[in-house]
Amino acid sequence: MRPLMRRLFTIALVGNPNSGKSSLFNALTGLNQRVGNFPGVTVDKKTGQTAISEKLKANVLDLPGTYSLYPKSADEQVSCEVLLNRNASDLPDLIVVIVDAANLKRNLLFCSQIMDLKIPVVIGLTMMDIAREKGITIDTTGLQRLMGVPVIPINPRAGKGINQLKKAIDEVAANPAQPRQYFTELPVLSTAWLQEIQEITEQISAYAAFHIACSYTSLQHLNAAQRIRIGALLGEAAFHRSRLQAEEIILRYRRIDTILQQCVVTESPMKKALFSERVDRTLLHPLWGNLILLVVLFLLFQSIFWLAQYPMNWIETLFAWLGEQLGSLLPGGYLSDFLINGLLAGLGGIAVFVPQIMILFGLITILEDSGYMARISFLTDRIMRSAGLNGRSVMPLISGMACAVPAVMAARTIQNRKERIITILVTPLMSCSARLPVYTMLIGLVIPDKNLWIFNLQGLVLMGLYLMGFVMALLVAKVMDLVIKSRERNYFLMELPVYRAPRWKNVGVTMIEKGKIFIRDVGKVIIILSLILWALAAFGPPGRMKAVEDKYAAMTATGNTEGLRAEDLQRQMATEKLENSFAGIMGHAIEPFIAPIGYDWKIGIALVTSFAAREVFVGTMATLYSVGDAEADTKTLTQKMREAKRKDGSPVYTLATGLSLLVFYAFAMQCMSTLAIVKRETRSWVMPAIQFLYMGVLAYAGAYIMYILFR
Ligand SMILES: Nc1nc2c(ncn2[C@@H]2O[C@H](COP(=O)(O)OP(=O)(O)OP(=O)(O)O)[C@@H](O)[C@H]2O)c(=O)[nH]1
Ligand SMILES: [Mg+2]
Repeated sequence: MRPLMRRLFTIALVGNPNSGKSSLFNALTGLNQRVGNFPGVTVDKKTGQTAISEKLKANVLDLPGTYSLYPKSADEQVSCEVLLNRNASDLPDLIVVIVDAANLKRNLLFCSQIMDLKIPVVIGLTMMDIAREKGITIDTTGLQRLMGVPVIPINPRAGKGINQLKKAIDEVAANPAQPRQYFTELPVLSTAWLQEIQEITEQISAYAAFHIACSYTSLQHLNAAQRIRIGALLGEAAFHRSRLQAEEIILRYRRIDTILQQCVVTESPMKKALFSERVDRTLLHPLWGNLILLVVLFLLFQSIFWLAQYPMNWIETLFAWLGEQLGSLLPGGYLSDFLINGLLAGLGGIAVFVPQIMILFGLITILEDSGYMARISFLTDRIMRSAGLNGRSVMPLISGMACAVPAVMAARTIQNRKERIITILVTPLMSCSARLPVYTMLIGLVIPDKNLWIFNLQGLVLMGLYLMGFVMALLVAKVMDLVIKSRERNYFLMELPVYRAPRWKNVGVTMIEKGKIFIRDVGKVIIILSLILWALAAFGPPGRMKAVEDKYAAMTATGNTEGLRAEDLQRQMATEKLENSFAGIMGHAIEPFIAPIGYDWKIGIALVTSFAAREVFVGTMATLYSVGDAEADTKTLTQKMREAKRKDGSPVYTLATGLSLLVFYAFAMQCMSTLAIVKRETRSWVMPAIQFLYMGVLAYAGAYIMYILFR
């Protein structure tokens, strides 16, 4: 039964992966759904609104790409569910099938299946420019006549043909009569048992019922009673799924072949080597290809440092200046201490890293948009295979360099369940953008800014950390591969997209978007945390704080200052007060646990706060090193940390402590959002728990080894 409250007219965008659905979605709705040049960018459905005509407003559904209506992976499942669930609130009234003109035959196969669901269809023909380049000429009017539905050439990337498409949608919506016959008449469609399945699942098409029969065990929307009945019917009918499916594909291709013969002309395919094919001869070459890959990755990390250097300096200077101004404007006291040393210090500590985050995302977007990302999958398939994964796992791993949350979702495109779980479990070992601020700060603190031949040492260490994460991900995957048993076969099949120039607007929008999200999300946490931290660090058990104050008051009064100057005395008192504050007491409580890996109590507190999110480490440090510091405003955080001393007078941030911390942050699972998404994607608490534990053990052990080695 359709819901009684009639909702907006719903249009679903359906088609093969990487055919331009999300580009069209963005063009129609003005939204900014992620677009990338490789199959499997969209892994979940997304809704937006558009005005088709003056009268017709519509909901538009962007769906994950699918090769056929037989779902093989979790992302395809999402699309099939939308198309086969008659009771869903987002059941489409009309489907725009996006057909990639450069791969017409395969795309039309899927299109013909969709048409047989008997939901009105309009075909949007994309990639006509690429087809032309390949020497393919398509008679679109002929195609429209032979397919029996409107065929509209569009280029959503360039925003062309959108109005014509809207006009066609409007006409079909006004007159939704669909051809009575099926595109392909399958004998099975007239059987009595299939008709019964059609009835109990309320389908308007027997062909849709056939799909339910094929996939009923995995379709989420069916209830238990329906499943049992379907199972019984299929048993009686001696239903032979793969034979019927094979028969279907042969019949469909037979009809599509005759259609293509009539309306497509292809120049001799040997004559024209596509630009992409020529480039791939080098970029996928076993030797050159891998070397170029290394250079590309290397440049990526070096440029994060090179390019971000200048804006980072400006931001740092700006916040130091702001602190100074506020310091001279505000009267002393708790409020101004909180504003300057709590809030401003926390925000400034983190704002510095916005340029790096933006550059990282910008560069990754360029890799994705150009089509090179898909080549990375191809090139690394061998290594991945040795770890028990396959080339498909690379995409989540590489996206993991930006953020583990979308990366874990990207694992939906992996068909093999065991490989998908392993990929999800190891993805957070990839160094994400939240680690970048921590890495940069610590590297700046303990690694000298020197050049090794032509390489910058700090850039090299940064790249080393990313590599370490990747290698560890492979090692853990290998171990899990040996532990988890599975009989599913493992193969890697991926279409390589053609190379395209990155859309610079997309790159720019992504950078600004990610910068904003970073400031907003981290900003919120920092404001709250810095308030709490400042209070914990500024106050303590009254007795103990008073004792410290009295001690120093007495020293000043008696003139017995152990030869210290007044300001040194002041600083010493501030330190002692901090140690006796609530934060100090808490930090000291965890100290026994973290002392073996080289951390003092301030780092301990930062470790605790970074369980909210890793980048909070920096903000916490900034607050802890500023509280009670009279001259906070004039020094940068790095300077203050460099001067930090242990009880015995040795510096806190030695090479050993720095490296130990770097390794800890590289391996530890300090991200609530990732744990939440892993729970959602694996539908169990077991996986996030395993992940949290094994990563914790790795982090502590790794940090310990580093500290011992370099002490
Ligand atoms: N040359 C050309 N490129 C296009 C056209 N339409 C889209 N593109 C590009 O094709 C790539 C894929 O576009 P998307 O919109 O992400 O494709 P999708 O169908 O949503 O892909 P999935 O989400 O992976 O299923 C992007 O690089 C687009 O810029 C077109 O008509 N011509
Ligand atoms: Mg998409």
